[in-house]
Amino acid sequence: MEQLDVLIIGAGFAGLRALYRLRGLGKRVVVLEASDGIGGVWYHNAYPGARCDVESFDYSYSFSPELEQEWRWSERYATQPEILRYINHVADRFELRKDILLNTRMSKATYDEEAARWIITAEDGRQWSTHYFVMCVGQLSTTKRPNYPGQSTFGGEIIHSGEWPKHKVDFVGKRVAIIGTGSSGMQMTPVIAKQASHLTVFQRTANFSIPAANAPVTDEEDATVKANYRARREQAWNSPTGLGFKPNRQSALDVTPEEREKVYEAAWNRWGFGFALAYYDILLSKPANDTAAEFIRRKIGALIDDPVTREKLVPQGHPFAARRPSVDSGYFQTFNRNNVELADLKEYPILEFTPKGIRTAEKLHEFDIIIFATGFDAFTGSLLKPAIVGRDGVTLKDKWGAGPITQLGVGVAGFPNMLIVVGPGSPSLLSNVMVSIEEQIDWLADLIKTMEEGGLAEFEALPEAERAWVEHVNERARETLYLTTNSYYNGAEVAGKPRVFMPYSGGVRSYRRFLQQCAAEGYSGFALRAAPAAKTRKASA
Ligand code: N01
Repeated sequence: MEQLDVLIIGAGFAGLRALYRLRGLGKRVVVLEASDGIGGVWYHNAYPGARCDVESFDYSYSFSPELEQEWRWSERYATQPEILRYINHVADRFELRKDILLNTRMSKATYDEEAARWIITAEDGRQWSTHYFVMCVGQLSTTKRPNYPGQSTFGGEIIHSGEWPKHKVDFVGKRVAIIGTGSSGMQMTPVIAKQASHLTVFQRTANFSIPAANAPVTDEEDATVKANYRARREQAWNSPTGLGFKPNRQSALDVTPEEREKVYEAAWNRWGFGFALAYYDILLSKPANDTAAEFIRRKIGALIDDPVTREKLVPQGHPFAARRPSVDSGYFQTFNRNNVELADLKEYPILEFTPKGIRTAEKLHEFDIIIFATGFDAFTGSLLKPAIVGRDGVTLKDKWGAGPITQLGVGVAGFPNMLIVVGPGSPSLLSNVMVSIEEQIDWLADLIKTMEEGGLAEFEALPEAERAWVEHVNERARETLYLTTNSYYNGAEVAGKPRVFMPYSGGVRSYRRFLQQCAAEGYSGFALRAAPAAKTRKASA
């Protein structure tokens, strides 16, 4: 069995960054990647129209000034192929591929308490022994597929947005269905509508969306950002969500309606996802949120010609951004096309799939291609897929039966020497995830360095620290509007999933301070041990 210092699971943005950083400590590091390519979600979500909704300059690694200077983003919001090119460029430039094993899915990880090492087993039976085990499996990587009666009888092709096929999907002249109107459904709708003979979008919940205002990056913009990149990064690191601009510190309720209108108009035309920062209290106060939601509803309504379709597409019933809003490029206007139809699943639910298409309570819709843009088992799906067996044979699934419990989102009591990157209990999906990834990986690299320098065997989150952190995560969530609606932030996206608030909503800056404080206090909330606890217990028995 190969002996490693660090074994990382997943070769997406987080896994590659962890490999680069930890290899820099002189450690023997290997990455296992289940797919036949690197890039994680950016490898799999290759649907038409897929692009980032954080600006390219910010949705990129900050660890190498040379990389920052030499990479040239072509658009304000990069497309999936461009992001995948960037990821591959990084892998080549930093010679990462030699330590990545593709087509290698971890099925089991078992902690050997006596040795303070993890035994990792792949689906094909190969095994590795490693001192540290780092999960970089992503928060939106386990797809969620509905299972309608008759689904397997459908005669055309069924595709999930998050498992887009490698072959070219030709929509020309085809009758296409998209089920789901989150970011994926909203991004692909305008693109597919231009090719398909007919497109039906099945909507269960109308979602808020802000126009991307996407544009090519000019040479001048590129030069300006590159000349001031450090300042831009500092801004992102110190912002609530890791975006590269300053949030407004005013309350939406402390200004005149005219002034608010001006601010919202500017945010609508430029800020995309950052609209939620137009005033500091949009996600904290319902009356403040109402002002934003009312503005956005008005704007969306003005884009849609047909009054019945407008009524259905304008989001109602949840505060703006309490569910993840989209950043779109012509989504609502697409419903003004003659070949596009909105099917309201609240009015006419799907009864069954047939060989020809989808039968709703209203009628039979005939299709050649059906796309599930139905999202993911978020945050915990990929962490709980493999059997992770910690101390005393307890699995992570057992431990998280009532919802994820972590110390600072990175460590779990009973699972020594295991680290989680951008998992539950960290800002994760409430942040520009690139900022969160780099922050956590630098922190965990310092932890491993401390362990190695001290000749230590084991670190482990303390149960009382975990309880306090989970309580703090909940406390911060209770200050917000996130808990006022169902979403994947609180486990509502999968039937039977524990209904707890998953990410840390206190912002990336505040989160970083917790990480820094923990390290400064000698990793408070963790036990750092010279010998494995199991051995010490035995010796003193
Ligand atoms: O998934 P979602 P997504 N029958 O969960 C509907 C990131 N992302 O893939 O809301 C019918 O948001 C569901 O309806 P409802 C981003 O963080 C980023 O679109 O549950 N409908 C909803 O409309 C995003 O938030 C980019 O009522 C069903 C939709 O499917 C996250 O990924 C691009 C259904 C799922 O929406 C996930 O986005 C794309 C069913 N059985 C994604 N089940 C960037 O730009 C679910 N739905 C970076």
